[in-house]
Amino acid sequence: MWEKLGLDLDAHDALLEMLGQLYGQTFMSQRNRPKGMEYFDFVMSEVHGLRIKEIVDAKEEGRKVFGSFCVFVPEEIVLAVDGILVGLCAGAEFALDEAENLLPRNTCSLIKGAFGFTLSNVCPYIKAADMVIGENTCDGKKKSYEIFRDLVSDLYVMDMPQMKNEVDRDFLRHEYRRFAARVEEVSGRKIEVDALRKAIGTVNAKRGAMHRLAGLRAADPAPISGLDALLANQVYFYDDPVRFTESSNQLCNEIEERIGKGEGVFDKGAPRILISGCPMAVPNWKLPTIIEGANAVIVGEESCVGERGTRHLTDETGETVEQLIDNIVDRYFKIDCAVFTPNTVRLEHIKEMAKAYKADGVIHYGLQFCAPYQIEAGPVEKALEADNIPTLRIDTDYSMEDVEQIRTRVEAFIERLKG
Ligand code: BJ8
Repeated sequence: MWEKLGLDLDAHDALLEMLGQLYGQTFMSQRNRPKGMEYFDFVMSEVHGLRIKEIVDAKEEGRKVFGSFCVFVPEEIVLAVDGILVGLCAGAEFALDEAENLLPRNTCSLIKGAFGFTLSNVCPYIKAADMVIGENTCDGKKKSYEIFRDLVSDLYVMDMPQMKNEVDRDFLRHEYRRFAARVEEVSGRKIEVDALRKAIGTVNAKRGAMHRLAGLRAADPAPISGLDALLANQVYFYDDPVRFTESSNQLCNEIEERIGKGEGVFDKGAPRILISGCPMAVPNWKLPTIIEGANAVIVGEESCVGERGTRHLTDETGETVEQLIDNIVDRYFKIDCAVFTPNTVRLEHIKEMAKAYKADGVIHYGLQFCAPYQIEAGPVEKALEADNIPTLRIDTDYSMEDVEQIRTRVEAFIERLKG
């Protein structure tokens, strides 16, 4: 299967070995994990195995696969033509030299990661995708897609508004309609109203399960680690949506029982931290590992791999495809990504999350050279501190060189929270 997909077998083996070791050290050493996490361990162990096989089999049955890098790509539209939407590999430093041959060094790790995985032929999802979707969000992505176009077979670029005025909503509507037409063309299927409504229901159910999980993390002692909750949020982008929803709800059932018994994975009263900022794609577990290794618990992620990505549901009422697409536009238009200006809604959401999950402090996570989030970090920190929410800004990349330096800063911050 790997050969058929055109993967570099040696490089892919090296990647899997690295991933396996990192996964073992990061997740399997945690104590008292919910049993329901076994499902997510299984999916991760098969993320470059059975899940790809499933996708390849689906392609043989005529289904189309769409790959994406952003939560602005509406999964509902892809599901409405019985397509599969997958998140593409971008969470690790791989083939960095090759990526830096094409991109300036001062490009964020996420973009360099996507290039590295693609150039070294180790991402089976990119290989399996019939169409890769780019989006004109930040300047880094927008300009790099001009180069990325030559690395993949079919790159479709969705344009994006930058503000949240009525004219910008109209623009997003136009882009989603254009996207829907392209999805119809690639799949050879017309989007029917019932299929689109069902797809909206499927994605709402998936997001609803994540809302449930997020709410349960308000308990003290914390019934699930931040690392495990992040893992569920990461698996969200790879798994079959219906199976994912069932497994997440089962995990939530177990967590509810734990809360009823007062059981947790950290001691009651352990410092509670909200992470806010850039998305953490698999296998970017660096900062959460440091935080939880210092005996503080992460109680929420204000991130696209987290609550920013899953927060709102889509209205399922509507009699026509156009009406349902309008509902989708309304839902996605609320995403408070830092590429928008102004973006004050995000600050309000961080405060709401800190309150709802009883966070003692916020760690703002910025990827180096990510202008939108790094620039927004200053005003966010200032406003949170003014509201008596202690805040620490960490700017980093995917390398491991600064781990000790970050650990020292995180430990000092945790001491501040305890004080
Ligand atoms: S909706 S956060 S997933 S754009 S880290 S590539 S912003 S320079 S990932 Fe994002 Fe969509 Fe927004 Fe979410 Fe650019 Fe920053 Fe890099 Fe980033």
